[in-house]
Amino acid sequence: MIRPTISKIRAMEILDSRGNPTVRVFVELSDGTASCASVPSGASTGENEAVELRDGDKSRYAGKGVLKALSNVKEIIAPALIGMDASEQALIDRRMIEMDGTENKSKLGANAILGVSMAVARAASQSARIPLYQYLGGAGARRLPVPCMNIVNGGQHADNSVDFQEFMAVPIGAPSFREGLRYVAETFHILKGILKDRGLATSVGDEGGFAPNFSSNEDAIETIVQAIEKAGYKPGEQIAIALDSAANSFALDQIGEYDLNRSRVGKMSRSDLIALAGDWIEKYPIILWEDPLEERDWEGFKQFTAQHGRKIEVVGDDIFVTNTQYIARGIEEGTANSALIKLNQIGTVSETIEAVRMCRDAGWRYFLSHRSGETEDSFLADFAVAMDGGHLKTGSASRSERIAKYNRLLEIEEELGGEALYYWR
Ligand code: 2PG
Ligand code: MG
Repeated sequence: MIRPTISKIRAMEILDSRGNPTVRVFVELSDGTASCASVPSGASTGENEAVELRDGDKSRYAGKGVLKALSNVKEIIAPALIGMDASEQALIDRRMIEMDGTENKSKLGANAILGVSMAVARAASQSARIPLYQYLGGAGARRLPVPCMNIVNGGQHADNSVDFQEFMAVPIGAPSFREGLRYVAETFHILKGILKDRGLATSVGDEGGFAPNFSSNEDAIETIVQAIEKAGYKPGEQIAIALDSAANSFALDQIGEYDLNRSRVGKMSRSDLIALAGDWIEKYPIILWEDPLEERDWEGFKQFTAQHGRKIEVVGDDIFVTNTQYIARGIEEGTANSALIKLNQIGTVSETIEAVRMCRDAGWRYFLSHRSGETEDSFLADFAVAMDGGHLKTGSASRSERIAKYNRLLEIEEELGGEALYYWR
């Protein structure tokens, strides 16, 4: 069989869920297959993430245009990839990395590179008539991720009194993805009613979770536990809680010092935060905690993991940025026991798979994730099943850019039928 080659690549500027420009790439193959993919964009980004190339031209989208990235796709990437075997994902990604030549993809832009990388993967899967989750994950890919649904938004994803960025409801005790999604979507609606009764705002933040002015960070957790119970579920047994502090956003210049100013708690040291987490882990059904400390606080992360890592999943996001260089150091030093995995933090499909493999080999968990700026592209849903990670976060039960991923996972589960697997551990 002659394998199809890449015959055409083009890119366009589209808008993400925050109304900011992002990149969509279209790929055509020699057998007529046509496909496309769109790149997401974060707000609470890690210092060492691959670079999202923005024009900086203040006369368009306040400098956030992506025309340079489009031109890099057209002038540099496309001419080099045309004629390549579309199924050679690793080779194609490697070629783009080499053409870029920088540590952080700042020359061509991770947005340009990732758009091509994802669109090529999807085109190749379509051409082979294999669903994307099996094309990337192999014929055995059949485990649906537990949806960690971000039902309260704070930090940089909302304008409210909550310092921690994400409060997620996690349906660990559901029998299937479909049922799990129902558990947490129902909890989301019940939570809305509770907030209304308390006279709190029910408008949503960037990832579709409610973003009211709670009286404290802890009030957010207590209210979620109430909502779980009122929805008829057992906290800790059927639905647990996961948090993302995104602690970069309240870190002071001095490493190890923090300032929880949104909730007016004020200054806290790393040991205060570790102790507070200990209290909460005792009191509430918390099973996962992401970025409890900021990206420079490797020492704090290590202490946090030493104290709480046996009880909960400790996830590094901004500290590892889906980069094997930092994940390897984390494994070596016992910095965490899990890494957040975001395609656009590293910038190619193959390198993202590499990061997952490194976690798996070390006995770490890995947590698949969307970005706060998303599009209707559901690539992540297939990717999560392909990576067999067992859990993902892709926002709340509102906002179509989040729901698109949940709906695609429902489709995958239905397609797999009796073969589908779903479990927390
Ligand atoms: C995070 C992400 C996704 P952002 O911190 O984990 O929820 O947020 O995309 O803004 O970096
Ligand atoms: Mg995070």
